[in-house]
Amino acid sequence: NPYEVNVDSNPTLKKCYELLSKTSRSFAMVIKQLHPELKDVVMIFYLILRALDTVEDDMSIDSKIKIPLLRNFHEKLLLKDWTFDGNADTEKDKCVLVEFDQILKIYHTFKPEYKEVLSDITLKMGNGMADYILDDNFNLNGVETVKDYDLYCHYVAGLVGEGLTRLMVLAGFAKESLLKDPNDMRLMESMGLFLQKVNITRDYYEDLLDKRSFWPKEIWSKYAENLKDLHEPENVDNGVYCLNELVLNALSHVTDVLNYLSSINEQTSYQFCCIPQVMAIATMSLIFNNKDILSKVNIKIRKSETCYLILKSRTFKGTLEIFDYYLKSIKSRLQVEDPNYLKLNIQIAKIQQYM
Ligand code: PS7
Ligand code: MN
Ligand code: MN
Ligand code: MN
Ligand code: MN
Ligand code: MN
Repeated sequence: NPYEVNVDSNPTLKKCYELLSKTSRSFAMVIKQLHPELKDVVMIFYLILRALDTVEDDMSIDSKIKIPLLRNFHEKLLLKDWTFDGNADTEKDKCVLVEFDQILKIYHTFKPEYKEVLSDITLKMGNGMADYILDDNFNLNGVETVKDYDLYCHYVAGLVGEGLTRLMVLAGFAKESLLKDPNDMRLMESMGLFLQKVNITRDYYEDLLDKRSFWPKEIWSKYAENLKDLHEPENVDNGVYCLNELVLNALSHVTDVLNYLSSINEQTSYQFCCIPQVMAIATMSLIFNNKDILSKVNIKIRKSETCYLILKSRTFKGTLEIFDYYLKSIKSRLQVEDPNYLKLNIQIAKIQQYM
Protein backbone atom coordinates (compact mmCIF):
# COMPACT_ATOMS: atom_id res chain seq x y z
CA ASN A 1 0.00 0.00 0.00
CA PRO A 2 1.78 3.14 -1.24
CA TYR A 3 -0.26 5.43 1.00
CA GLU A 4 0.63 3.74 4.24
CA VAL A 5 2.98 5.59 6.57
CA ASN A 6 4.23 4.58 9.97
CA VAL A 7 4.93 6.74 13.02
CA ASP A 8 8.23 5.07 13.94
CA SER A 9 9.79 5.78 10.57
CA ASN A 10 8.07 9.12 10.05
CA PRO A 11 8.85 12.04 12.38
CA THR A 12 6.21 14.25 10.71
CA LEU A 13 3.50 11.72 11.42
CA LYS A 14 4.77 11.42 14.98
CA LYS A 15 4.54 15.22 15.33
CA CYS A 16 0.93 15.14 14.13
CA TYR A 17 -0.03 12.50 16.70
CA GLU A 18 1.59 14.73 19.33
CA LEU A 19 -0.57 17.64 18.16
CA LEU A 20 -3.60 15.36 18.44
CA SER A 21 -2.79 14.36 22.02
CA LYS A 22 -2.10 17.98 22.96
CA THR A 23 -5.44 19.24 21.66
CA SER A 24 -7.85 16.51 22.72
CA ARG A 25 -8.02 13.77 25.29
CA SER A 26 -11.18 11.97 24.22
CA PHE A 27 -10.80 12.26 20.44
CA ALA A 28 -7.11 11.26 20.66
CA MET A 29 -8.11 8.07 22.42
CA VAL A 30 -10.79 7.01 19.93
CA ILE A 31 -8.73 8.02 16.89
CA LYS A 32 -5.59 6.12 17.98
CA GLN A 33 -7.54 2.86 18.20
CA LEU A 34 -9.02 3.19 14.68
CA HIS A 35 -8.39 0.65 11.90
CA PRO A 36 -5.09 1.44 10.06
CA GLU A 37 -7.05 2.25 6.89
CA LEU A 38 -8.68 5.30 8.54
CA LYS A 39 -6.54 6.20 11.55
CA ASP A 40 -4.15 8.72 9.93
CA VAL A 41 -6.86 10.22 7.71
CA VAL A 42 -9.21 10.85 10.62
CA MET A 43 -6.31 12.16 12.75
CA ILE A 44 -5.45 14.73 10.05
CA PHE A 45 -9.16 15.52 9.52
CA TYR A 46 -9.40 16.28 13.23
CA LEU A 47 -6.30 18.55 13.19
CA ILE A 48 -7.52 20.51 10.14
CA LEU A 49 -10.90 21.14 11.77
CA ARG A 50 -9.27 21.90 15.13
CA ALA A 51 -7.17 24.54 13.30
CA LEU A 52 -10.27 26.00 11.66
CA ASP A 53 -12.09 26.09 15.02
CA THR A 54 -9.09 27.82 16.62
CA VAL A 55 -9.47 30.61 14.08
CA GLU A 56 -13.23 30.76 14.72
CA ASP A 57 -12.86 30.78 18.52
CA ASP A 58 -10.14 33.46 18.80
CA MET A 59 -11.99 36.65 19.68
CA SER A 60 -8.75 38.68 19.36
CA ILE A 61 -8.51 38.20 15.57
CA ASP A 62 -10.08 41.12 13.72
CA SER A 63 -13.10 40.01 11.71
CA LYS A 64 -11.53 41.60 8.60
CA ILE A 65 -8.82 38.92 8.88
CA LYS A 66 -10.90 36.17 10.42
CA ILE A 67 -13.74 36.02 7.89
CA PRO A 68 -11.60 35.63 4.74
CA LEU A 69 -9.31 33.20 6.56
CA LEU A 70 -12.29 30.99 7.43
CA ARG A 71 -13.78 31.26 3.94
CA ASN A 72 -10.52 30.41 2.16
CA PHE A 73 -9.14 27.90 4.64
CA HIS A 74 -9.70 24.97 2.23
CA GLU A 75 -7.27 26.62 -0.22
CA LYS A 76 -4.47 26.22 2.31
CA LEU A 77 -4.84 22.49 1.73
CA LEU A 78 -3.42 23.01 -1.78
CA LEU A 79 -0.20 24.47 -0.36
CA LYS A 80 2.93 22.63 0.72
CA ASP A 81 3.92 24.58 3.82
CA TRP A 82 1.41 27.17 5.08
CA THR A 83 1.38 28.18 8.75
CA PHE A 84 -0.45 30.87 10.77
CA ASP A 85 0.92 32.68 13.81
CA GLY A 86 -1.85 35.23 14.34
CA ASN A 87 -3.63 33.66 17.31
CA ALA A 88 -3.51 35.21 20.76
CA ASP A 89 -1.05 33.43 23.07
CA THR A 90 -3.97 32.45 25.28
CA GLU A 91 -5.51 30.23 22.54
CA LYS A 92 -4.74 26.80 23.92
CA ASP A 93 -4.74 25.01 20.57
CA LYS A 94 -2.77 27.58 18.54
CA CYS A 95 0.01 24.98 18.04
CA VAL A 96 -2.02 23.31 15.26
CA LEU A 97 -1.88 26.52 13.25
CA VAL A 98 1.76 27.29 14.09
CA GLU A 99 2.66 23.77 12.90
CA PHE A 100 0.11 23.47 10.12
CA ASP A 101 2.91 22.68 7.63
CA GLN A 102 3.39 19.33 9.39
CA ILE A 103 -0.32 18.55 8.97
CA LEU A 104 -0.11 19.45 5.25
CA LYS A 105 2.83 17.09 4.70
CA ILE A 106 0.79 14.11 5.85
CA TYR A 107 -2.40 15.34 4.12
CA HIS A 108 -0.60 15.28 0.75
CA THR A 109 0.26 11.58 1.14
CA PHE A 110 -3.44 10.57 1.17
CA LYS A 111 -5.28 9.17 -1.82
CA PRO A 112 -7.37 11.70 -3.80
CA GLU A 113 -10.74 10.30 -2.60
CA TYR A 114 -9.83 10.95 1.04
CA LYS A 115 -8.30 14.39 0.35
CA GLU A 116 -11.49 15.38 -1.50
CA VAL A 117 -13.65 14.59 1.57
CA LEU A 118 -11.39 16.59 3.93
CA SER A 119 -11.17 19.56 1.56
CA ASP A 120 -14.91 19.63 0.78
CA ILE A 121 -15.91 19.58 4.46
CA THR A 122 -13.31 22.25 5.32
CA LEU A 123 -14.73 24.51 2.60
CA LYS A 124 -18.32 24.10 3.80
CA MET A 125 -17.50 24.42 7.52
CA GLY A 126 -15.27 27.50 7.09
CA ASN A 127 -17.95 29.31 5.11
CA GLY A 128 -20.65 28.35 7.59
CA MET A 129 -18.56 29.58 10.53
CA ALA A 130 -17.90 32.85 8.70
CA ASP A 131 -21.66 33.41 8.28
CA TYR A 132 -21.99 33.45 12.06
CA ILE A 133 -19.20 35.94 12.82
CA LEU A 134 -20.62 39.39 13.48
CA ASP A 135 -18.70 42.25 12.01
CA ASP A 136 -16.57 44.79 13.88
CA ASN A 137 -17.24 45.87 17.44
CA PHE A 138 -20.35 43.85 18.09
CA ASN A 139 -18.93 40.83 19.85
CA LEU A 140 -21.88 38.87 21.16
CA ASN A 141 -22.65 36.68 18.17
CA GLY A 142 -26.14 35.41 18.62
CA VAL A 143 -28.07 32.47 17.32
CA GLU A 144 -31.63 33.76 16.87
CA THR A 145 -34.07 30.98 16.03
CA VAL A 146 -34.08 27.24 16.63
CA LYS A 147 -33.62 26.90 12.87
CA ASP A 148 -30.44 29.04 13.11
CA TYR A 149 -29.29 26.85 15.97
CA ASP A 150 -29.66 23.74 13.81
CA LEU A 151 -27.88 25.44 10.92
CA TYR A 152 -24.92 26.58 13.05
CA CYS A 153 -24.66 23.08 14.51
CA HIS A 154 -24.84 21.66 10.97
CA TYR A 155 -21.79 23.73 9.96
CA VAL A 156 -19.62 22.88 12.95
CA ALA A 157 -20.72 19.30 13.65
CA GLY A 158 -23.26 17.90 11.16
CA LEU A 159 -20.64 18.34 8.44
CA VAL A 160 -18.09 16.41 10.54
CA GLY A 161 -20.63 13.59 10.66
CA GLU A 162 -20.97 13.74 6.88
CA GLY A 163 -17.20 13.72 6.32
CA LEU A 164 -16.60 10.83 8.72
CA THR A 165 -19.46 8.86 7.17
CA ARG A 166 -18.02 9.39 3.69
CA LEU A 167 -14.62 8.15 4.90
CA MET A 168 -16.14 5.06 6.55
CA VAL A 169 -18.21 4.26 3.44
CA LEU A 170 -15.13 4.65 1.20
CA ALA A 171 -13.27 2.26 3.50
CA GLY A 172 -16.15 -0.22 3.43
CA PHE A 173 -16.86 0.12 7.16
CA ALA A 174 -20.35 1.67 6.99
CA LYS A 175 -23.46 1.08 4.90
CA GLU A 176 -23.61 3.19 1.76
CA SER A 177 -27.29 3.96 2.43
CA LEU A 178 -26.17 6.31 5.24
CA LEU A 179 -25.07 8.69 2.46
CA LYS A 180 -27.56 7.88 -0.31
CA ASP A 181 -30.94 6.98 1.19
CA PRO A 182 -32.87 10.21 1.83
CA ASN A 183 -34.34 8.70 5.02
CA ASP A 184 -30.92 7.68 6.35
CA MET A 185 -29.07 10.93 5.58
CA ARG A 186 -30.59 12.61 8.63
CA LEU A 187 -28.83 10.06 10.84
CA MET A 188 -25.27 11.31 10.19
CA GLU A 189 -26.47 14.86 10.77
CA SER A 190 -27.90 13.85 14.14
CA MET A 191 -24.60 12.21 15.17
CA GLY A 192 -22.92 15.62 14.99
CA LEU A 193 -25.86 17.68 16.25
CA PHE A 194 -26.30 15.60 19.39
CA LEU A 195 -22.62 16.10 20.36
CA GLN A 196 -22.62 19.78 19.48
CA LYS A 197 -25.88 20.61 21.27
CA VAL A 198 -24.78 18.89 24.47
CA ASN A 199 -21.49 20.82 24.24
CA ILE A 200 -23.26 24.17 23.68
CA THR A 201 -25.77 23.52 26.46
CA ARG A 202 -23.03 22.58 28.91
CA ASP A 203 -20.74 25.51 27.96
CA TYR A 204 -23.29 28.29 28.72
CA TYR A 205 -21.13 30.00 31.33
CA GLU A 206 -17.74 29.40 29.68
CA ASP A 207 -19.05 30.91 26.44
CA LEU A 208 -20.69 33.81 28.32
CA LEU A 209 -17.32 34.66 29.90
CA ASP A 210 -15.84 34.58 26.37
CA LYS A 211 -18.60 37.00 25.26
CA ARG A 212 -20.14 34.39 22.98
CA SER A 213 -23.30 32.41 23.06
CA PHE A 214 -24.90 29.69 21.00
CA TRP A 215 -28.11 29.26 23.01
CA PRO A 216 -30.88 30.25 20.57
CA LYS A 217 -32.76 33.41 21.50
CA GLU A 218 -36.07 31.82 20.47
CA ILE A 219 -35.66 29.49 23.47
CA TRP A 220 -33.93 31.65 26.11
CA SER A 221 -36.18 34.67 25.51
CA LYS A 222 -39.02 32.66 27.09
CA TYR A 223 -37.08 32.70 30.36
CA ALA A 224 -35.19 36.02 30.49
CA GLU A 225 -34.83 39.47 28.98
CA ASN A 226 -31.11 38.97 28.41
CA LEU A 227 -29.21 35.73 28.20
CA LYS A 228 -26.80 36.79 30.94
CA ASP A 229 -29.71 37.32 33.36
CA LEU A 230 -29.98 33.53 33.65
CA HIS A 231 -26.65 33.66 35.49
CA GLU A 232 -28.14 35.79 38.30
CA PRO A 233 -28.97 33.77 41.44
CA GLU A 234 -32.48 35.25 41.64
CA ASN A 235 -33.30 33.75 38.22
CA VAL A 236 -32.05 30.26 38.97
CA ASP A 237 -35.45 28.59 38.44
CA ASN A 238 -35.89 30.11 35.00
CA GLY A 239 -32.26 29.33 34.22
CA VAL A 240 -32.78 25.66 34.98
CA TYR A 241 -36.05 25.52 32.99
CA CYS A 242 -34.26 27.06 30.02
CA LEU A 243 -31.37 24.63 30.35
CA ASN A 244 -33.85 21.76 30.47
CA GLU A 245 -35.53 23.00 27.28
CA LEU A 246 -32.15 22.83 25.54
CA VAL A 247 -31.78 19.27 26.85
CA LEU A 248 -35.22 18.51 25.38
CA ASN A 249 -34.10 19.90 22.03
CA ALA A 250 -30.94 17.75 22.03
CA LEU A 251 -32.95 14.65 22.99
CA SER A 252 -34.68 14.84 19.60
CA HIS A 253 -31.51 13.38 18.01
CA VAL A 254 -31.15 10.31 20.20
CA THR A 255 -33.15 7.77 18.16
CA ASP A 256 -31.23 8.81 15.02
CA VAL A 257 -27.96 8.30 16.88
CA LEU A 258 -28.97 4.77 17.91
CA ASN A 259 -30.07 3.95 14.35
CA TYR A 260 -26.80 5.26 12.92
CA LEU A 261 -24.71 3.22 15.35
CA SER A 262 -26.59 0.05 14.41
CA SER A 263 -25.32 0.35 10.83
CA ILE A 264 -21.57 0.52 11.49
CA ASN A 265 -20.06 -2.86 10.76
CA GLU A 266 -16.39 -2.52 11.73
CA GLN A 267 -15.48 -2.69 15.42
CA THR A 268 -12.92 0.16 15.71
CA SER A 269 -15.18 2.48 13.69
CA TYR A 270 -18.09 1.52 15.93
CA GLN A 271 -16.13 2.48 19.05
CA PHE A 272 -14.93 5.66 17.39
CA CYS A 273 -18.53 6.70 16.65
CA CYS A 274 -20.07 5.40 19.83
CA ILE A 275 -17.77 6.60 22.63
CA PRO A 276 -18.39 10.34 22.05
CA GLN A 277 -22.14 9.64 21.95
CA VAL A 278 -22.26 7.73 25.25
CA MET A 279 -20.15 10.47 26.82
CA ALA A 280 -22.68 12.98 25.49
CA ILE A 281 -25.71 11.19 27.00
CA ALA A 282 -23.83 10.88 30.32
CA THR A 283 -23.02 14.60 30.15
CA MET A 284 -26.64 15.36 29.32
CA SER A 285 -27.75 13.51 32.44
CA LEU A 286 -25.15 15.42 34.49
CA ILE A 287 -26.29 18.83 33.26
CA PHE A 288 -30.06 18.16 33.35
CA ASN A 289 -31.71 20.17 36.16
CA ASN A 290 -28.23 21.28 37.24
CA LYS A 291 -28.05 24.92 38.33
CA ASP A 292 -24.22 24.80 38.42
CA ILE A 293 -24.31 25.04 34.60
CA LEU A 294 -25.45 28.66 35.03
CA SER A 295 -22.52 29.80 37.14
CA LYS A 296 -19.61 27.34 36.82
CA VAL A 297 -17.25 26.22 34.08
CA ASN A 298 -15.69 22.82 33.51
CA ILE A 299 -18.61 20.63 34.47
CA LYS A 300 -17.55 17.24 33.18
CA ILE A 301 -18.25 13.59 33.84
CA ARG A 302 -15.68 11.84 36.02
CA LYS A 303 -12.79 9.84 34.59
CA SER A 304 -14.03 6.67 36.25
CA GLU A 305 -17.45 7.10 34.64
CA THR A 306 -15.82 7.59 31.22
CA CYS A 307 -13.76 4.40 31.66
CA TYR A 308 -16.87 2.41 32.48
CA LEU A 309 -18.69 3.83 29.44
CA ILE A 310 -15.81 2.97 27.11
CA LEU A 311 -15.83 -0.66 28.22
CA LYS A 312 -19.59 -1.08 28.25
CA SER A 313 -20.24 0.57 24.87
CA ARG A 314 -18.24 -2.02 22.87
CA THR A 315 -21.47 -3.78 21.88
CA PHE A 316 -24.72 -2.32 20.59
CA LYS A 317 -26.59 -4.00 23.46
CA GLY A 318 -24.26 -2.36 26.00
CA THR A 319 -24.75 0.98 24.24
CA LEU A 320 -28.54 0.68 24.49
CA GLU A 321 -28.24 -0.14 28.19
CA ILE A 322 -26.16 3.01 28.74
CA PHE A 323 -28.71 5.22 26.98
CA ASP A 324 -31.53 3.53 28.89
CA TYR A 325 -29.76 4.11 32.23
CA TYR A 326 -29.25 7.86 31.70
CA LEU A 327 -32.73 8.39 30.27
CA LYS A 328 -34.23 6.73 33.35
CA SER A 329 -32.06 8.95 35.52
CA ILE A 330 -33.28 12.10 33.74
CA LYS A 331 -36.88 10.89 33.92
CA SER A 332 -36.64 10.33 37.69
CA ARG A 333 -35.56 13.97 38.13
CA LEU A 334 -38.33 15.60 36.06
CA GLN A 335 -40.28 18.19 38.04
CA VAL A 336 -43.95 18.95 37.44
CA GLU A 337 -43.16 22.67 37.83
CA ASP A 338 -40.94 22.53 34.75
CA PRO A 339 -42.80 24.13 31.79
CA ASN A 340 -41.50 21.32 29.58
CA TYR A 341 -42.41 18.53 31.99
CA LEU A 342 -44.88 16.93 29.59
CA LYS A 343 -42.75 17.30 26.48
CA LEU A 344 -39.70 15.87 28.23
CA ASN A 345 -41.77 12.94 29.45
CA ILE A 346 -43.08 12.23 25.97
CA GLN A 347 -39.69 12.59 24.29
CA ILE A 348 -38.05 10.21 26.76
CA ALA A 349 -40.88 7.69 26.40
CA LYS A 350 -40.47 7.83 22.60
CA ILE A 351 -36.78 6.99 22.86
CA GLN A 352 -37.44 4.25 25.38
CA GLN A 353 -39.68 2.45 22.85
CA TYR A 354 -36.39 1.72 21.12
CA MET A 355 -34.93 -0.15 24.14
C1 PS7 B 1 -12.75 14.79 12.60
C2 PS7 B 1 -12.93 13.30 14.65
C3 PS7 B 1 -18.93 9.92 14.20
C4 PS7 B 1 -20.63 10.15 12.30
C5 PS7 B 1 -12.36 20.01 15.92
C6 PS7 B 1 -17.13 14.08 15.97
C7 PS7 B 1 -15.52 22.54 17.80
C8 PS7 B 1 -18.60 18.76 19.42
O1 PS7 B 1 -16.36 23.61 23.23
O2 PS7 B 1 -13.58 20.52 21.26
O3 PS7 B 1 -14.99 24.15 21.21
O4 PS7 B 1 -13.96 22.94 23.17
O5 PS7 B 1 -15.14 19.76 23.04
C9 PS7 B 1 -13.46 15.67 14.86
C10 PS7 B 1 -20.28 12.00 13.85
C11 PS7 B 1 -14.58 20.09 14.82
C12 PS7 B 1 -18.60 16.05 15.81
C13 PS7 B 1 -17.02 20.82 16.85
C14 PS7 B 1 -13.49 17.07 14.45
C15 PS7 B 1 -19.67 12.74 14.94
C16 PS7 B 1 -14.53 21.56 14.70
C17 PS7 B 1 -17.78 16.81 16.77
C18 PS7 B 1 -13.82 17.90 15.65
C19 PS7 B 1 -19.23 14.11 14.46
C20 PS7 B 1 -15.80 22.25 15.20
C21 PS7 B 1 -15.51 18.92 19.55
C22 PS7 B 1 -18.36 18.20 17.02
O6 PS7 B 1 -15.93 19.69 20.66
O7 PS7 B 1 -15.65 21.84 21.70
C23 PS7 B 1 -13.06 14.64 14.06
C24 PS7 B 1 -19.95 10.75 13.48
C25 PS7 B 1 -13.62 19.38 15.43
C26 PS7 B 1 -18.33 14.80 15.44
C27 PS7 B 1 -16.15 21.85 16.64
C28 PS7 B 1 -17.10 20.12 18.08
C29 PS7 B 1 -16.34 18.99 18.34
C30 PS7 B 1 -17.73 18.91 18.22
P1 PS7 B 1 -15.20 23.20 22.37
P2 PS7 B 1 -14.98 20.41 21.71
MN1 MN C 1 -13.29 21.13 24.44
MN1 MN D 1 -15.81 27.14 17.73
MN1 MN E 1 -13.97 25.34 20.08
MN1 MN F 1 -13.74 25.81 24.12
MN1 MN G 1 -18.04 24.52 23.65
